[in-house]
Amino acid sequence: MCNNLISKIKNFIINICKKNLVLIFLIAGGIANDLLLRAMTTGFTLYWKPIVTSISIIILTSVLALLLPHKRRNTVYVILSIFFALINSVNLMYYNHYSSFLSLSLLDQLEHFKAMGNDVTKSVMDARMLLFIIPTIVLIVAIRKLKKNDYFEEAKPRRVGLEIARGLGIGCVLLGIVFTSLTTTDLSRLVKQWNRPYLVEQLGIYSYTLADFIKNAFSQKIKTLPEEEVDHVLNDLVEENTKEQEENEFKEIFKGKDVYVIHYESAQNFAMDYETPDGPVTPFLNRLAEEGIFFNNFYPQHSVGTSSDSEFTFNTSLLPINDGTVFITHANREYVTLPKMLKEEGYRAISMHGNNGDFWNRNIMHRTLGYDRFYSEFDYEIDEEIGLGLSDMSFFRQSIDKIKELKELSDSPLMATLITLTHHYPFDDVEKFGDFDVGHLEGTSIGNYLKSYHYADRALEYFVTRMDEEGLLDNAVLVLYGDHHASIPRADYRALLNYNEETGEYYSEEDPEYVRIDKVLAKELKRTPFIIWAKGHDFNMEIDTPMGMVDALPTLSNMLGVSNPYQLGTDIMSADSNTVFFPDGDWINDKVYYLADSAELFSLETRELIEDNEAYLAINEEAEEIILLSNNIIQGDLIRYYNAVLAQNHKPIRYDEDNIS
Ligand code: GP9
Ligand code: MN
Repeated sequence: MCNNLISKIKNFIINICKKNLVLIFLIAGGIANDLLLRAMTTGFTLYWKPIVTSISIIILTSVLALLLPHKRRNTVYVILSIFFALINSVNLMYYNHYSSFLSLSLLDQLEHFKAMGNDVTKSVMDARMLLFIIPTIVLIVAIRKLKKNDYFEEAKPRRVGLEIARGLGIGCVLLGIVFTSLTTTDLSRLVKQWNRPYLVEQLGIYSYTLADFIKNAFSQKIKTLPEEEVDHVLNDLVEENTKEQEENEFKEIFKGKDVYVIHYESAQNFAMDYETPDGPVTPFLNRLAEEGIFFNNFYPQHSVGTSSDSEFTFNTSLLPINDGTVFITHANREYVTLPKMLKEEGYRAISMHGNNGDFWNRNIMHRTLGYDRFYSEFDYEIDEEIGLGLSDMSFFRQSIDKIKELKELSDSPLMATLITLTHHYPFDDVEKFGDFDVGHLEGTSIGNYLKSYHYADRALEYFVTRMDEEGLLDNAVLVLYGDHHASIPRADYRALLNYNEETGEYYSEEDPEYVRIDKVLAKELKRTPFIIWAKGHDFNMEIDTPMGMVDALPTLSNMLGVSNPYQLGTDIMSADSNTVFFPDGDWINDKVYYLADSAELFSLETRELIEDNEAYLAINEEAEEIILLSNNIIQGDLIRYYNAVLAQNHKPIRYDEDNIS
């Protein structure tokens, strides 16, 4: 009886396959491409779920083609095959640059990709993309062969309605099988979609693309949350932030002083310790770090908006959204920011950058952040170009003139943010960086990174020295943060860390001196400098508490005597320990590092995987809560809403839209 049923099912499947050979080729090719993409990005895995979801999605997307006669149906299958190949290729390109997968909400961002010119475009082009077209070629050849063998004559569908119903049924059943096997965490990740590599790894590229499409098609412009929930959430946050702040010796030490913020492009910590035959890479930066307060365990918390995300988080102490770029998609929301808070204290606030002002939508967003004026490309004479545009040296020289002029015009204190540009990927304009011997790294991409960094260091020295000569640092504080890492490949780090000076050769993996770039080290290498320095203050302090970009504002604002009720970070000068949460769900503290992609927890001491990570589940929940809270504040424009509620209750916390000049 049972055997009878099994053989009936077998016959049924064989029969359907025989009748739909072209579709089988389409499905097999789609699965092969999905496997290939995952092998080239998140790593090769043979999970059943992505395979089954791919089968069902390909069946469901192609089911209506059954209405057509064979010839036209085959054309539709070929078009679909090309479409699947394109999905895989575009995602491979995107992953090469952002280590994540493309979302519809990020399409605007591709404009910026283009604006970075040919070098970046070239770097994401990957010859392996050509592999994705193989299934289409196989499909076309198969159709031809089948045609020759009169397959299409024999396999004429007789009952189209039944065939479609059967296709829909099989597709839905397969999808249902996968869905019922998902854990609640999987389901919540599928809805929130901020851990995109996890979704692709677990469910394949097609289901991710479909889920992303559905999310974006139905997402509202401004998300509305139940009022009570909003009040509750914001009450807690504001209460926490406004309750008696822990007093520390740094409170108001810079009150009323000019603030110069250097957004230091692609500066990473590891290079500060690196010695070349020509000496340290960043001697001047090292001097600032030594004399000032150097936060040596600092992580930017950017998402795909890189520079712009860091500008956002530095100024607001909110995390950037993780399914878009806040500078582009949420420039019309209300934020409490450093420039706005300082302006309430009588400051003027400006920002300066030598590139096109539309890049990252800065023209609009710097206004939203509260800067009175954003000086961009058009305000500078492009008299020397390196890499992406105006050289840092010229940018600093011209910016100092502008700052000087402003200071002469008015007595009010000034906040100026200067965003550097030269030390930006691909770091290959080497002949313009000046002579700097990087020894065995000569001619490598990491060698170029060091040369470029050395140039940026000389430009920084020029800025600080000239500002000092002009007397502009006598009553000022200088704040510098590295905006994000520079996507340096592991092989480059290996070359940097495994060179034996004595033998002139690289250590082999068996050598006790060999440094393995494990997942923990790979994360730590992405740290960037955060320095607070003021002329005449010999702080000579190095702070090693883990901190993220969200903690920069609370730490600095306490020193400036202002505070942001909506901040998510902590004043690190008052914290003994801290956990840094990243927009993709990763987090790190002084003991462990959690990787959300693979749900792995590593000990920082032993660098080993911690098998039993139950004890850390609470921190995972905290990570989810903070990410969600930050996203909700931004997407739901909750600061505007809550300020209105407080104003009604006669408790205004208001930071008016500025008077832009
Ligand atoms: C361009 C610059 C680069 O103006 O700030 O942005 P990034 O690529 O580093 O995000
Ligand atoms: Mn940047």
